[in-house]
Amino acid sequence: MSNKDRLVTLDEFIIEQQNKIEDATGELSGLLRDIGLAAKIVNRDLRKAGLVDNILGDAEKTNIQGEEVKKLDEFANTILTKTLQNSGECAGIASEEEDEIVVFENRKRAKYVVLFDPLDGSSNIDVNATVGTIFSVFKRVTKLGENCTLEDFLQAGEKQAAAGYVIYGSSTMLVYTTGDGVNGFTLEPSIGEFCLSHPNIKTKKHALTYSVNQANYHSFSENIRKYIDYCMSSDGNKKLYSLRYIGSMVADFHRNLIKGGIYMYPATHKDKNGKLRLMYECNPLSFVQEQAGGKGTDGVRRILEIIPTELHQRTPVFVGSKEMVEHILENQ
Ligand code: P6P
Repeated sequence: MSNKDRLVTLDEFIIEQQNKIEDATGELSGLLRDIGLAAKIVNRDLRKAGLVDNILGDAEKTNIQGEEVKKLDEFANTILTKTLQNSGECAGIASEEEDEIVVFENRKRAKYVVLFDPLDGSSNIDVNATVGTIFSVFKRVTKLGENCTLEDFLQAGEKQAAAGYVIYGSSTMLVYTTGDGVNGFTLEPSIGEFCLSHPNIKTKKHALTYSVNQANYHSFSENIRKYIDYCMSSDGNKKLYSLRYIGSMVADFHRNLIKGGIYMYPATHKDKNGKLRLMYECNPLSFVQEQAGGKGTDGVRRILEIIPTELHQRTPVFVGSKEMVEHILENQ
């Protein structure tokens, strides 16, 4: 097998990337490998969810967002938290499923903190639709040797050390960036390894797919309605755009990353600041999208420049192909 045909595992790739950085200490590499491990465990149990008693359905509780927590949400949250706690490289986590940050008291010297949405789109689980895990990594700003604090988490997205997602779809993929491009890895079940399948992902500047919950149309601002009208228009008898909306941001985002398109969750009457969370959904996906040549905005500002004030704050989000996002910005 020639070198170019050899399977490159996620662990090998991470080490190769680390070797390119002179003063790399291997801590971020170790953290990324641990995230990959957590993803494999979540994937294993997600894939048999329909067969395992008592793991589907609601956990009879709601999270800080006031959303029903699915049992698999809770399970994924526990797996990610425990795996990162066992990692020597993580000082603490923030999660969509945790009201406050979780400080790892035994990891005072760890350099990084991780924020995640353990299972985004989980309302799709019971109908066997695609869901995902989204993660964001920051280097701590507080003194090593002491517990991490909220200050380590509330950093602008442009400070992220790494970000990415796992998509549990027809295959399971892990896609991430550390600021040097975007690479995608597909889980090879026969060896239990994520293998490089989508090197150096770049998103087309323009495409004919838009993702939005069109049922909210009358709740959007006039400019957003105008953009959707444009997408729905046709050139003579030739329809221009296609609407693709799965109800799982990771799934819509991933399709648009690979094929081009735009994902929109604007402010609505119900969600005046948008529905999606800045810290563990919009920041990481905007970082990935920018590294793939696209853009992420709240309609006015670059998502990655927003200075966060709250862990679970929401933001309107328009993320995807560069020219499609710019069309939104030019018409605000
Ligand atoms: P709506 C899932 O709850 C989520 O956070 C995203 O994954 C998804 O794109 C969006 O919300 C769906 O929201 O209001 O259209 O059902």
